[in-house]
Amino acid sequence: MSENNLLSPNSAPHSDVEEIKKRSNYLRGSLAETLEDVITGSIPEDDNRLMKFHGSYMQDDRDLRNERQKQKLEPAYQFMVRVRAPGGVVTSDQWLMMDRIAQKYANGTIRLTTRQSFQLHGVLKWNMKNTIREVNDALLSTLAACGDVNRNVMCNPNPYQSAVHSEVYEWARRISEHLNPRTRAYHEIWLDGEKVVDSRDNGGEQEPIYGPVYLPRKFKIGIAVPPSNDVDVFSQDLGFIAIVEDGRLKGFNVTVGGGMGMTHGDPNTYPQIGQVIGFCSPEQVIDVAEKTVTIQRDYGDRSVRKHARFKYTIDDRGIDWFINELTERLGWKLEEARPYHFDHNGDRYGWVKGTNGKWHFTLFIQNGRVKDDGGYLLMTGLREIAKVHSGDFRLTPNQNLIIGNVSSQKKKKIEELIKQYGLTDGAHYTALRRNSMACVALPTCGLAMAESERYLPTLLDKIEPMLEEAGLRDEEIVIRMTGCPNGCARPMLAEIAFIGKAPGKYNMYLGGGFAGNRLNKLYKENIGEAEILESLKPILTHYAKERREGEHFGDFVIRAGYVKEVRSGQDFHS
Ligand code: SRM
Ligand code: SF4
Repeated sequence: MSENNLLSPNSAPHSDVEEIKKRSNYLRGSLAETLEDVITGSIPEDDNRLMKFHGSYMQDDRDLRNERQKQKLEPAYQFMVRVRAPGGVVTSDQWLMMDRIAQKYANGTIRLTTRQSFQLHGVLKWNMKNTIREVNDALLSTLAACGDVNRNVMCNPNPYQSAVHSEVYEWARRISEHLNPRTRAYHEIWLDGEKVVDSRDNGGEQEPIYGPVYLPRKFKIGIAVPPSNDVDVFSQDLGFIAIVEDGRLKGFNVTVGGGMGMTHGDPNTYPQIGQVIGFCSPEQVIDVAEKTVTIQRDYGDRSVRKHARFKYTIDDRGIDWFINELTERLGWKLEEARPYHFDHNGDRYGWVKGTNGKWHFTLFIQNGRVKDDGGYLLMTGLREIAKVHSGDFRLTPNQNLIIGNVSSQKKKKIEELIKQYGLTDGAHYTALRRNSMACVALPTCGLAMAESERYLPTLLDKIEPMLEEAGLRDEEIVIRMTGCPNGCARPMLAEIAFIGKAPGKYNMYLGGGFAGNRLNKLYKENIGEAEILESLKPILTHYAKERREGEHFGDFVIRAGYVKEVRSGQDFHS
């Protein structure tokens, strides 16, 4: 970044997207008219940019691309719809509504995402309005699920400490609500101006936090409750680490500047790990979130989108600059960070009893895809459970699902349904599979360079015999895959990761921290399945033989010299 850019915020010419936002009249553009156009299933690029703020992306089915091209047909345009639920908490009725909408308008499946949201795929343009309207009828929203705003606020689903969960969840909900865009465009376009249940309507067109051009780029917030770092707090633009003493929430350590996305071959882009900068009380958390967002609004790079994430604002200007700016805007200083300890970032499965006496069942859902698949009636089973369940459902940051707050009386019935539909807590799988995540990728993601969700299970089938042989069946190792280096399954924090380069080819990374506290490092580039298996086998065998007591795989590969330790994202490529 030039010195000139560093001195004054946003002095370079702005990118096209900034112009689109500026012209959009608070996210309206010509979306309303575009949706009425029945000649094509697509929408123009400008409106597509704005559509993201409304929670949707235009896609096309990439499996059908070539065939349709041959037949001189336009691509099979369709929309992905993302539904936000702060902390991933929804009621049974909301679950049933999402199920119904998925059957009626989407491809009959529900995708649980790595940020505790729902995604529907395959919605046609003509069905978009009904889809979004019905999502709102369920008192859920798609607004700000995507776009240059604060996204779904993540929060540890914590089935163990019920009181702490409800407090932390309440803060996640309040941060989310506070940072929601206030534009009426969403209501006008999708809900015909009807007022839905929300407190965003301020009667005007002001965006007091964002202003008329919103943020330079997406912004992400997550709250972790140690010892679990399931939200991967260090990957968040802004993270909060709950400090719980004597079972009570005392406040939060604040982390800033994390992020995953990068571009292959471009060392100016890199994943970064957030830094802990201090501590605030629960009542101060919204102020910290708001002021941090406004700093990024004012200083984030609006000319180069690849360089527009908050991590680059901080790395370019320095952490001390940020802390001073934050202190000035807050009018008070963060306290010194309090001690905390994370020991894992994966989910813990099966039944547990919370401190409120209610039961919670964490279900393993391979890569977050809820569907009926051959004999495995996951979607039907969950529907039947939702019909009788009076507690909640919690989407986990690892794409799994908790059937939460089950009373002792209802537990038996739910257990019967779990058994009847063969729903699984993953106990019969290897610990590696239970700690696996893959992003969506093909056929819907337009940015995918390789398969991910559809391929990782098959790759695991081939790695698992090697684990059995090495005696590592129950060894927890975090493995993640993405179809490109955008990092949607946070692969740069995994102990083993595969990031798509081309069809069937992946870069292989090793050495992430088991608790999501260290980035991994490139081990092999552009390799296919045979080489992946060949590379992994001797390392797993070596680990099984020579690991120290309690040593995690990610730590071992560094000690054994397979990869160098990465301390900061700025060293990721070196
Ligand atoms: Fe993501 C873009 C899916 C979490 C970094 N992400 C996309 C798009 C919308 C592709 C596009 O732009 O056309 C993908 C849609 C695929 C599809 O067909 O559904 C997509 N991202 C996802 C989800 C569904 C992956 C999943 O398997 O669960 C996750 C939805 C989260 C949510 O509910 O809000 C998802 N994306 C993430 C995460 C993880 C996280 O937030 O904890 C990251 C890395 C963290 C970060 O942001 O740094 C992530 N997605 C990206 C990026 C790279 C951003 C960057 O800084 O460079 C893109 C591309 C972009 O923004 O230009 C992207
Ligand atoms: Fe698509 Fe890449 Fe994200 Fe995977 S990581 S969903 S391929 S953008």
